[in-house]
Formats: sequence, C-alpha cells, structure tokens
Amino acid sequence: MLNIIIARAVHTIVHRLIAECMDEMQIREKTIGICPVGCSVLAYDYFNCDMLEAAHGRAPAIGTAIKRLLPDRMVFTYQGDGDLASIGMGEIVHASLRGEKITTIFINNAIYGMTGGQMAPTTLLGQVTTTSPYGRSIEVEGYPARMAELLSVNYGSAYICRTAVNNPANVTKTKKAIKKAFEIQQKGLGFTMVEVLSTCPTNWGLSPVEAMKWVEEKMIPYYPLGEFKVPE
Ligand SMILES: Cc1ncc(C[n+]2csc(CCOP(=O)(O)OP(=O)(O)O)c2C)c(N)n1
Repeated sequence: MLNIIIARAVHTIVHRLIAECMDEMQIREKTIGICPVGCSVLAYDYFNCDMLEAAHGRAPAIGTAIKRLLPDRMVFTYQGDGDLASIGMGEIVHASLRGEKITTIFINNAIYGMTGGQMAPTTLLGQVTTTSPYGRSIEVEGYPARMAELLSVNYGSAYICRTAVNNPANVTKTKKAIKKAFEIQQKGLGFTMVEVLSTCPTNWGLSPVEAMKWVEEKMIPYYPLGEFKVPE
C-alpha cells in the first residue's frame, strides 16, 4: 500500500497544480477532465470538476468531441506514457495535427506503471523493465519516443512544453506551464500539451529519493526541459 501511495506522489503534485490553476483562473465550473486507464485512472476521485473516463489511449478523441460540442468549456486530458505514446499514439498525433483546442497533461514515467512495470515507448536505453530484462537496446526495441519534440513540429500545436516536478523550482515551472497551456486553450489558438517527467519508484525498483535523482541524472539529459512550441 505504501508503494502505491509513493508511486502516486507525483500524480498528487500535478493534480494539485492543475486544481490550483483551475481555481486561480476561476474555471472550475467549466472544466472537464478526461482520464484514461493507467495510474491516472483514479484522478476523478481527486478533482472537484466534471471528469470522464476514456478507454486506453482514447482521451484525445473524447476531448475532441467534448470541446467541439461545448467550445466554451476548458478540456484537459491526463495521460500516461504507455497510454499516450503507445496505444494512443495515433490519437494524440492527429489531435495535435487537427489543432484541437484541448490541453493534454502527459505524465511520462518511462514505464507502464499500473500493469506492473512493462517497457513503454519512453523507456530509456538500457533501462531494465519486466519486458526488457537486459535493458532496452536500440537494436531490439529502438529509440525512446520524445513526444514533446515530435508534436511540436505539427502546425496544429500551439503550445508544447516539457517540465519535471523533481524539485521545488521545477514544480513552480510546471504550474506556470499548465496555466499557460490553459490560457492558450482559452484563446483558441490550438492544441496544447505539458509533458511532466515523473517517477515510478515501485516499478523502477528505487526509493522515492533515488527516483527523484534518477529523473535528474537519467531522464532530463534525454528528455530536456523547456518550451518546444509557443504561439507566434
Ligand atoms: C485496450 C487496453 N489495453 C490494455 C490495457 C491494460 N493496461 C491498463 S493500464 C496500462 C498501461 C498504463 O501505462 P501508462 O499509460 O504509462 O500509465 P502509468 O500506469 O504508468 O501511469 C495497460 C497496458 C487496457 N486497460 N486496455
């Protein structure tokens, strides 16, 4: 039980940041969040706004429908890396290409967390998972997906940013990025995404403190932080 609580610690930080942005922007009553399966699945228990559940990878499709039918609403999806970059890869790429006016919060913990630690598209080279027991290799599994960079070249993307929550300064930057994404959605400028580098101490086999160090030492060098697309 303790492991589940620790593994969810980053979710609680990001949930709080999203909720603070909603309240500061006074949009709680008009916000609709969509969470697919994965550790994000419990999010509807924690947000006090309208929430919907999507099938694995399909949150951008549900978000598209809601936003098109109710354009005055603030719509966000909250997706893991297995969800967004594997089974949902087509969904997110086309939502971005279409310039859907939704915001995606992408929790990248480099692993399939909920199902027990299988390799994800974002698993790092050399990283040991239950399905890459000798470590991910270029020859067998290919390169990890850099989703922020990939989506940033699409004309429909208005704002694409990558942040982390491994220290207080980065938590503050993550909040600013989420608010900026919501504001750009409000202006109707196009698709917005904030990728947040996250931990999964349980499936990485590390303590929570070691996991935060792993984000800094292993993840950030491959997944650089910053804004990849901003409105002109
Ligand atoms: C169509 C379908 N395929 C597979 C699953 C099993 N499944 C549930 S969660 C999950 C992986 C979630 O990984 P990720 O999106 O990275 O989220 P995390 O748990 O790491 O937060 C999978 C494969 C499912 N529920 N539905």
